[in-house]
Amino acid sequence: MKKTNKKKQFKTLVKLAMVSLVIFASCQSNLNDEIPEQDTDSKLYEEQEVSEKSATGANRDIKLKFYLGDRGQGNDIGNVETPGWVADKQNQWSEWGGDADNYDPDWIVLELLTRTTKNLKNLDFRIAIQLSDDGGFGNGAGTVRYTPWASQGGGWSIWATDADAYDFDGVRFKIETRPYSGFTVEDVRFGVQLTDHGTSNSHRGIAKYTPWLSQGGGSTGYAGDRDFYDPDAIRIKLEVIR
Ligand SMILES: [Ca+2]
Ligand SMILES: [Ca+2]
Ligand SMILES: [Ca+2]
Ligand SMILES: [Ca+2]
Repeated sequence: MKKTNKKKQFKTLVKLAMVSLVIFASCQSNLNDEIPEQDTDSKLYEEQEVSEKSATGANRDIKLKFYLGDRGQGNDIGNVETPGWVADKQNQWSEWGGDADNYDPDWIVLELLTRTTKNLKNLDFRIAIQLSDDGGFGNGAGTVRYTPWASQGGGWSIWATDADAYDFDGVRFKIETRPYSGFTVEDVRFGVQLTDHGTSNSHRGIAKYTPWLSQGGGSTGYAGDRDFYDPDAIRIKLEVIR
C-alpha cells in the first residue's frame, strides 16, 4: 500500500509539473501572440489618425472668433467678434471686444471655426493682437503684438497690454495674410494665455488651446490669469503643423 501511495504521489507530482509546464508554455505563447496583435492595433490606430488628418489646410479655411466676460466664467459676456475668414484675406482688425460693460474683463474665450468652401493653399498668415482701456474701443491702446508667421512655424506672440499695462478693457485681433506659393499649412490651432501685474510670469493663468483644424476646431474654454480677476496682459499662439 505504502509503495502504491508513493507511486500515486509521484504520479500526481509529475502530472502537476506537466500541467504547470503546459500552463507556463501557453502563457508564453499568449505573450508571443500578443505582440503581433499589438502591431495590428497600432496600425489600425495609425490609419484612424491618418483619416482624421484628412481635413487639412489644403481643403479647409479657418476663422478666429472671440468674446470676453467678467465676474465669473460665463457671466457678463460681451459681443462675439472676429477678424473674418483667413482665406478671404481681409487683413482687417476685428471690432473691439470687451465684456458686457466694457470694463475690466476677467476672461476671454477663443474659437477656431472651419469651412470647406475655401482653403489655405499657397497662403501664409499670422495673428495680431492689441489691447485698449477706458471703456475699450481703442482708447489707451497698447502696442500691437504678432505671432510668428505660419511659414516660420508659428508660436506665441509677445505679451500684449494696454498703454499703462494695467487692467485693459478691450481686445481686438487681426489675421495678416500674404501669398506664399507652395506653402499650405497642414494643421492649425489657436492658444491663449493671460497674466496680471503687468506681464509677470508668476501671475499667469493656464494656457488654453482650441482643438485642431483637423478635429473640426472648437473653443479654448475660459482663459483667465492666475486668480481669474482683472488681468493685465494677453498673449496669443498660432500653432501649426506644416
Ligand atoms: Ca466688467
Ligand atoms: Ca473684472
Ligand atoms: Ca489700463
Ligand atoms: Ca488678477
